[in-house]
Order: sequence, then structure tokens, then C-alpha cells
Amino acid sequence: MGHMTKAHAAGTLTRRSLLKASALAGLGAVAGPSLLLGPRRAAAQGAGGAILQGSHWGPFHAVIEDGKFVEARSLDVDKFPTDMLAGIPDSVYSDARIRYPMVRKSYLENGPRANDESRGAEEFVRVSWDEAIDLISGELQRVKDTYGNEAIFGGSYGWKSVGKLHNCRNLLGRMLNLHGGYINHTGDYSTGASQVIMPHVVGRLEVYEQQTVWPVVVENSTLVVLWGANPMITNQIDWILCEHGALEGFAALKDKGTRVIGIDPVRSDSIDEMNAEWIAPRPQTDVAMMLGICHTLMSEGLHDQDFLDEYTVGFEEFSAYLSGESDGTEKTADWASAICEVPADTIRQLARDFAANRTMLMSGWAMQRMDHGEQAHWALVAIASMLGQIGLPGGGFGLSYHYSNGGTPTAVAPVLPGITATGKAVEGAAWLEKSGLASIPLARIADMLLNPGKVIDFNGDKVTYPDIQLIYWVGGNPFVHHQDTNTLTKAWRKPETVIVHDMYWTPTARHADIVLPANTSYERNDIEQGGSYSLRLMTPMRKAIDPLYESRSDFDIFNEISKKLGYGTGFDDGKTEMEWIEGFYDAALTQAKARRIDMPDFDTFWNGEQPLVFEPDEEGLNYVRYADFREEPLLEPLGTPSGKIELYSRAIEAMGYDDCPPHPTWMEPVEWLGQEGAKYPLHLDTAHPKYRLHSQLNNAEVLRDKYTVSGREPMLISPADAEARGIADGDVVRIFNDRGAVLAGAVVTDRMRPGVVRLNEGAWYDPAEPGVVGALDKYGSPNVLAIDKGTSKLAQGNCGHTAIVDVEKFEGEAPPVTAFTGAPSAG
Ligand code: PGD
Ligand code: PGD
Ligand code: 6MO
Repeated sequence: MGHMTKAHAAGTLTRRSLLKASALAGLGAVAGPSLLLGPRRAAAQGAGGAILQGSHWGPFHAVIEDGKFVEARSLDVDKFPTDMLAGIPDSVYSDARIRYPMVRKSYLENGPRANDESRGAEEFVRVSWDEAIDLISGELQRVKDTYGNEAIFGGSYGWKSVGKLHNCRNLLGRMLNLHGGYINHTGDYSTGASQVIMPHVVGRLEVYEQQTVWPVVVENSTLVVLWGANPMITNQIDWILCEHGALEGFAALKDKGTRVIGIDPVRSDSIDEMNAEWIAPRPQTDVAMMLGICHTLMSEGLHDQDFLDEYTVGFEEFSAYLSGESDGTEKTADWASAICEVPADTIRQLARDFAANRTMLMSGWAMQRMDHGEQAHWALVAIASMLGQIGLPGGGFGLSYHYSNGGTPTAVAPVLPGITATGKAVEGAAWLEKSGLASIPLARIADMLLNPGKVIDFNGDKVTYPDIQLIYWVGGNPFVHHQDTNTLTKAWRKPETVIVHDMYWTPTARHADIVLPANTSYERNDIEQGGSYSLRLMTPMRKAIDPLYESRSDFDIFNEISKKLGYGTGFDDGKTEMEWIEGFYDAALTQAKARRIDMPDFDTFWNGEQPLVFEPDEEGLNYVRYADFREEPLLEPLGTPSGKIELYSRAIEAMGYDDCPPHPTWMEPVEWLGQEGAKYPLHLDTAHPKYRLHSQLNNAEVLRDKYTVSGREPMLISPADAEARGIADGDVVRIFNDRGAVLAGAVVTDRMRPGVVRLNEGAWYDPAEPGVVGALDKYGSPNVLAIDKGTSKLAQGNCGHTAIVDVEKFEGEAPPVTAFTGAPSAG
């Protein structure tokens, strides 16, 4: 075959964008929830001397004035640039910036000590780069000699900046591999439960895969369900450069007037934006609601028996559960209604509407980030299987329409390689074999630190916790992202040494012994691709400003440590930053040549003012997920043991886990609103924030000004719940349960289902008494309140959305927020 696809520079001023720009200039400033899909661009701009850069928020022009980065200006190629761009320069120059290598005072004076309670509490002392590198390399050697590489945790998780070279997590792994290896993690916080169960159900990861594309959905779907998904907010970012293509898809769906239903305890921005019908279940009960829908489909004969016979296994067992034959409880809509508090008639009508339409079930991930989170997506697959539309244009289910702009047609583009964690293995080769096994399910980190030697179940295996003495964290923020901060504070005292690189004094950096100032990706050169699924963009990330203060790139830091440890050019392969970048581009160029994709030479690319844009071909524009399997179930089997969709899994049955049965099952979460004798009356929804990427940009004041209440994180509460507690809009409130307490600012709103309050994840933990277990958090981090428990023995995912709490008006003078000022320093 062979087609010629041209990568072209973006930013040609079309007539449409000109019209939009002139008629609506300035509207972007007032873009609130109802305008998320509205025209929101200021007049299109050329580069004008600005520097092409990129981020999780999208590519942009870094506008530099007098050597200062003053604006991250969106590009024309991005039809829906995010408001978060405004926070980028602000965060770069924020007070929270780490300026110099710093060491915790008593660590510097007395050296590593176990069980240190002053971690997080003490002031830091400035040291020179030479001292810092000596200290770290000496410590890496000492811990290796004393305890072995198994004592080093380098499974540092988090949303490090974009860029194929300055991938700090891989760079850390690369340095530690040279040094003989380390304890790694498996899984992530995003889809901890689903990414483990989906391979048992559909033989694929599913959560990180391309969806039936938007043009097909817009043309064919007659009903779209946003099931616990808030794509207007969560598609603002991408794991690589964001291109916001799914927002173009949602805009087209809205233009067409397709019916949308939103199932969410919160009337989300997406529900408003899509004019969706709002159904608000009690949180953590979607599985019951889904089973009620399955039961209705079955009892009303609306299920597609032919599809079930040909493409699935296990419906017999599953239907015996629905009918109550296997456990004595019939999963009727009325049964479900008593649990999820959605009227039984609504549940039945949903089943009928799903069956009567070409229905696309788009699910977010919050519902698997809770106790027994494995069940939700499995039950959703069961509904979709009973509807029999999987593999048809616009039908079935999708687990990634809300993430990294899933469903944006995949372009004909090469894939840029990047730096890997495997340097040249030196002596540690034997140990490296073991290192494959030595990774712990990520969200069990506090449990691991507290219980060396403990054995846990994980997806049919047993995992033995190592005895960690050194933690090395880069590119993540566990003191914000991990559940139950007070338990983590305790656990974090266990290792002898904690080393962190970050750009900012995050709560994690404050809880380290040695802190190194990394520079931002705007202070170094790199290269990145855009659109995790679409591969639509490729851009140089040209250094826009010199590194601030004494900050350096993680690459340089790890390279120097590696050299100090005696690994020569093992880390950098003797190549400079620009040589690495050009090497990645050349590898892409080679692929492009083989596939007859037109791409400029490196110099032209590097000096371009706009990203390269790659276009999809017919195949990309018409992609229907599971169409191949539907057409050829025998020739294109799924990766499950049966080759089919498994509504009953023999593999899971064989594991014999009490908390993960072999078919989709309703089990009460460890704590929830319907629990008998529930200790607290409100559920805490910890959804992802509109103006941050997790904790990133929380230190940008221009953004904080948009959402904080009395300088604190906003907590959304229904009018009824607020009134019952004498809470008014704007009040400082105290949210609490047995695990801890936080302050926040009340926003009283009818967007909340009564009984539910929302505090977004990513808020910086700000303890009133630093380092003290049980301290009041002055700013409002929800993970002080969330439970630290694995979803089940199968996936051991995190349960960030499992927490019940109460709220009261805070009386007296609230202590000032100090999270964003930088750590206390002794000089
Ligand atoms: P970020 O705030 O993105 O959060 O947790 P994650 O740790 O990823 O942290 C990234 C950190 O890396 C920032 O401090 C940033 O400054 C730093 N960084 C960025 N670039 C660089 C670099 O080049 N070098 C160095 N050295 N540092 C860099 C996110 C995690 O939180 C995720 S993905 C999810 S899905 C979870 N969501 C929830 C939830 O829904 N509910 C609760 N309760 N908890 C959650 N936590 C999880
Ligand atoms: P959440 O906001 O946690 O996003 O994507 P994910 O889909 O997990 O939850 C989505 C919706 O689920 C919310 O509206 C929430 O109210 C709802 N929900 C909560 N509990 C329930 C429930 O019990 N039932 C139902 N039906 N709905 C419920 C997260 C994804 O977003 C991830 S993993 C990452 S790493 C990225 N993070 C960010 C980010 O931090 N900021 C932005 N702006 N965008 C992101 N995109 C990505
Ligand atoms: Mo995530």
C-alpha cells in the first residue's frame, strides 16, 4: 500500500480561526464551566521571537521579556487550550521554588539515623553541589554495602514533566541500575484496579488504549453515557503533550445534539457542558446499579444472547448470580435502588434506553479507585456484552475517552524513542534478574515501609516486602498523592535516608533529608510527541530561560552521581543533551522514511516555530475498537485464556480471593454511606482538579486566585448538608474522620448530591505541626482523610475515593497557610 502523509507546521491562519478570533477576542478570559467547549482563543499569534516549548498542558510559545518567562501562549494547532497554561510561568517563579541543594539540619550534622521523627519538621541547610553529590553517592554506596540493593527504593512514581530525554524517573532508574538495581513499583495510582483485572476480562490493558474514534462516535452513537467521567476537566492534560482532540470530539457531539447521560454524585462541568441528564448515585455503589441494569436487560429479554454466546464466556454463571440462583439474592432494579438510591424505575429505564440506542458507555476511573474497584469496569463490560454492541461503530464501552484525549484518530506518525532506565548493567546483572520480581504494588508503599518481610497477595502471586533503608524520589509527590498521610508520615520515618529532587518545596521535598533543585523543562532542551493516542504532534522543547538559582537538570545530576560512583560514561553514553535529542529524532526519521512519512531534517525541525502535525489516514479516521474481534472472533481472539470476553474468569476463580470473586460482584466497601452504623455521615469525593495537574500548579498564585476560598482548598457541599451544620459559603471548615483532619473553604452548591462533599486531590498537605502524626492540615489535602488499603488481593490498587467524613464550621482564627512559601531554611 504505502501512503504519503505530510507532517506540516501548524498555525496557518484559517479563515475560520480569524473570524473566531476577531469576533470573540477576550472571551477566553471569562470561559467558565458553560463555555468549556465555546470559542476561547485570543487572536492567533505567530511566534514573534517566542520559544517553542511543551508540557502536559499542551505545546506553547514561551514568551520571554527581559530574560523572564512571562507567558505560556497557546498555539493555533490547539483548538481548546487549557486555562492552566496561565499558571506555568507563575509556578516557575513561585516562592516554593527550590533554589539550592539543601540538607536537613540534623541529618547534615549527625548523618543517617533510622526512625527519625524530625523529618518534615526541621529546617534545611544549604550545601554546595559538590557536597551534595558527595553525600548522595557516599550514601548510595553505604546502603548498598550494608544492606544490599534490595534496601534502595527507586520506584519513584509520579507525573514528571514531559520530554523524551529529561524523564527523571527513567534517569533515576538508569543511575540505580548502574549501581546494581533497586526496588521498583508495579502499577499506578490512576488505574491500579482496572489495569490488573481488564487483562483477565478482555485480554488487554484497555484503560490506556485507543477508543473507537470520535468521528465514528459522533456519526453513530445515539446515546452517550458519561459514567463517573468528567472529560471536560480531565482531558485538559495528557501524559505527553496535550492536543485536546477529544474536546473537539465532544464539541461535535454537542453540536449534533446527541443525548448524553451523566452518572456522577456531582453535577460535573462535563454534565453541564454536554447538557446531559444527571443521575446521582450514592458514591461507591455503581456496581449494584450496573447489576440492576443487567438484571433488567435479562428479565425483559433485552440482552443479545447471540453476542453472549459467540463472544463471551461465563454468562451462565453471571446470570445465575443476577437471578439469585447462586447466592439467594435477585439483583433486581429494586434491590439495586436500595443500595445506590437511584429510583428503580430510572434503573429500568436506563436498561431499556441503552438497549434501544446505539449506546457508548464512557467510563472514568474514579469508580475503580475505591474499595473493590476491580468490579466496576468488569460490571460495565457485562452490561456492554449483554447489549451486544461491542465492536459496532459507536457502540460498546470505552475506558479512556476522558484521558489523554482518547478517541482522537491516530495519525500516521513515527514514535519517538526516549531515554530508558537500563544503562549498561555492570556487576549487578545477577541481582537484576531478581529485580524484576522485586517490585511492589505501588499503592502499598506505606505498608511496605512499615512491615518489612510481610507477604501479601497480588494477582495470583505472593509479594514479600523488602526492608527499605533509602528512598530516592524524583518526579512525584507521595505526601500528596498517597492515601492516609498520617500513616505515611509514620512509615516515612523508617528508612535511614530520603533523597528528593523537585523544582518546588512540595510536601514530599519537605519530608526529605537531601533535597536537590531540579530545573523545569523550560530551562533545558528536550523533544516530545503530542497526543498519547493520536500522535498528532511532535515538537522541540527549546530552552526558554537559563536555569533559575542553582537548579540543574536531573540528567546532569544523575550523570554526576554515576561518575562519582565510578560508572564512567555508563550513564550518559558519552553524549551531550543535544546529541541525545537529535538521536531520538533521527530514530523517528528512520521509521518515517520506511513508512513514507514526510519529515524535515533535524535542524529544520529544531528551529521551527510550530510543532510538526501528523494527520490520520482512512484507517485512523474509521477505527472501531473490537471491530476485528467481532468480525473474526477465531482469527482475532482476545488475550484472555478463552480468547473471548470473560464474564466469569477461571483464572481469578483459581486464586480463591474472598475480595475478588470470579464474576462481577457487589461487595460493600470497607466504609461507605450505606454501611450499618457508619461512623461518619458524608462521603468524600476526591476527584481531579480543574486548575491543577494533581499537585502541579498548586503553587501558581494566578490559578489559586481562581479557586481557593479564604486561601484554602475549596470543599464543595450541598445546601442541605451545609445548612444542617450552620455552614455558609466562604466559611473555613474542618473536615475530619479517624485518620485525620483538614481545613478547607466551603463552597455551598447544588452541584453536590446531598451526603457527598468534594475536595480535589492534589492539594498540598500543610501540617500545622510539621512532622507530627495527626497534625491538622491547614490547606486541605484529601489524602489526610482517604483510606490506605488495597482494592483487593487481585490488584492492590489505591482507594483514594474511599473515605467517609464529617464537616464542621471552624471556629476561631484559622492558622495561616504556609504550604507555598518554601521550606524553613537555616541559611
Ligand atoms: P504530581 O503533582 O503530578 O502528582 O500523583 P503525582 O505524584 O504524579 O507530582 C509530580 C511531581 O513531580 C511534582 O512535585 C513536580 O514538581 C515534580 N516534577 C515534575 N517534573 C519534574 C522533573 O523534571 N524533575 C523532577 N525532579 N521533578 C519533577 C498523582 C497521582 O495521585 C495520580 S496519577 C492519581 S490518578 C491519583 N489520584 C488520586 C485521587 O483521585 N484521589 C486521591 N485521594 N488521591 C489520588 N492520588 C493519586
Ligand atoms: P476523577 O476526577 O477522579 O477522574 O480521571 P478520573 O476519571 O479518575 O473522577 C471522574 C468523575 O468520577 C468525577 O466527576 C467524580 O465526581 C466521579 N465519581 C467519583 N466517585 C464516583 C462514584 O462512586 N460513582 C460515579 N458514578 N462517579 C464517581 C483521572 C485522570 O485524569 C488521571 S488518572 C490523571 S493522572 C489525570 N489527572 C488530571 C488532573 O489532575 N487535572 C486535570 N485537569 N486533568 C487530569 N486528567 C487526568
Ligand atoms: Mo493518574
